[in-house]
Amino acid sequence: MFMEQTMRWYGPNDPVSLSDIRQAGCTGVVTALHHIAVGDIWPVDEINKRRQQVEDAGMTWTVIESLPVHEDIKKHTGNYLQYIENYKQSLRNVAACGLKVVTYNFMPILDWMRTDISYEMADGSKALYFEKAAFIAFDLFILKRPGAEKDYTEDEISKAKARLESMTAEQKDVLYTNALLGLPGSEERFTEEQILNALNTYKGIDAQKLKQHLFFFLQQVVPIAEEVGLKMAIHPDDPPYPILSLPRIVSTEQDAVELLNSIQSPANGLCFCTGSYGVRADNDLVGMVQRLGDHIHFLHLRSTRRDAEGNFYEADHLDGDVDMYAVVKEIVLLMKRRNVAIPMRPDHGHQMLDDLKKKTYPGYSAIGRLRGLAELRGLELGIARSL
Ligand code: DNO
Repeated sequence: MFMEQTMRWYGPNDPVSLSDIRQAGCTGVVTALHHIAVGDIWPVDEINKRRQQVEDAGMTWTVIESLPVHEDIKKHTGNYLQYIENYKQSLRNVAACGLKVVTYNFMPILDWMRTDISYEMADGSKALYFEKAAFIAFDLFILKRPGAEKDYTEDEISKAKARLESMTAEQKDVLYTNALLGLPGSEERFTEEQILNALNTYKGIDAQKLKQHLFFFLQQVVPIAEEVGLKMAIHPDDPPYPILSLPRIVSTEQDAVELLNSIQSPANGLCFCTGSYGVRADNDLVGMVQRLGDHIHFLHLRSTRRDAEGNFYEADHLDGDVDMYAVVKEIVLLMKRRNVAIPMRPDHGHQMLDDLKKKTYPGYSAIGRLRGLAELRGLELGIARSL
C-alpha cells in the first residue's frame, strides 16, 4: 500500500499541463474550479467537465483543493447562513461526481504568506521565503496598518526600519505584491485602502470567536459530508501564527484536536501539511501522525528551514527541519494499520532548470515538484520494503 501520488493542477490555464503531471508519475490530480466565485455553488456539469479532462489525461480527480469558505462564514456577517447552505450543496454535487476529499482552510482574508517568491538557493534554484524583518517593514511602513507597532518589539521595529532602508523602490513594490499573493483573487492589485478595510472587518474577532465560527461551520457541513461519503480536510495556517493581527486558529496539534472534537465524525479531518505545521519547532510532526493519523485524509509533504530570527525558506523536500524519513515512516505504518492509500502531493518545489525561464504559479513549477515527488516516492519505497 503506497500513498496515492498526486500533483496540484490549477486548471486549463496552468502552464504545467496534465501530461506533465502524468509524466511525473502521478496517478491523481488535485484541482479546483477556480473560476467559480467563492461562495457560489459548484454546478454538477462544471465538476464533471473538469473530471473528464483529468480522466482523458489518464489520471483521476479525487481530491479538491480548495472548496473555499466565504469570508462571511468566517465572520458571521451578511449572508453567512446562505453561504453555508451553498457549501452543503457543493458538497452534495462533488460527491455525486465521485470526488472523495475536500480541502479547505479557515484563514481570515489571506491564505499563505511569503515575502520573497524567488529566494536564491546556493545551487541557483529559487525558493519561497518568509523574512520577518521584510514582513514587518511591509506591515509598518508600506501598508501602514494603524496600531501595527503594538504587535512588535523595539528591536523588531528597528530591524524592519533598517531592512526598509536597504530596499529600492522596485524591491518595495515587489514585497508588496508578494505579501498579498495569498489573497483570493490575488492576480488583481489590491490597494492599501482595500486591504486595510478588509482587516477592519475583523475587528472584534479574536481567536476564540473565529474558533466558534469554524466549529459552527463544521457542525453544519460535516454531517452532510458524512452522509454523502466525503472527507473534509482542513489545511493549517501558513505561517502557523497570527499575522497582521488576524487570528490564526489551525496552527498547532491542540488546535487540530479542538476542531476534531467540535464534531466527531470520520468526515471531519485534516490535510496534514508538514511544511506549514513544521515551521513551528513546538509541533511534533511524527507524534501528530501517531495521535491524529485516523483523521488525516490528505498529505502535503514539504520541509522548511527556519532560523532564530523567525525567518524560514522552503528547503528541498528531504532537507530542512522536517525529519521527512521519520514522518514518511509513520505514514507508511499508519496506512498499513488503516488499510488505506492516503493521497499525497509533493508540496511546492524549487524553481529550477528550464523552469527558471518560465512563469508558473509561485511554488508550483513542474521540475521542482517532480524532484520532490521522485525523492519522496523513493523514500517511501525504501521504507516500505525494509519494514
Ligand atoms: C499553498 C497551499 C494553500 C492551500 C489552501 C487550502 O500552496 O497549500 O494555498 O491550498 O490553504 O485551502
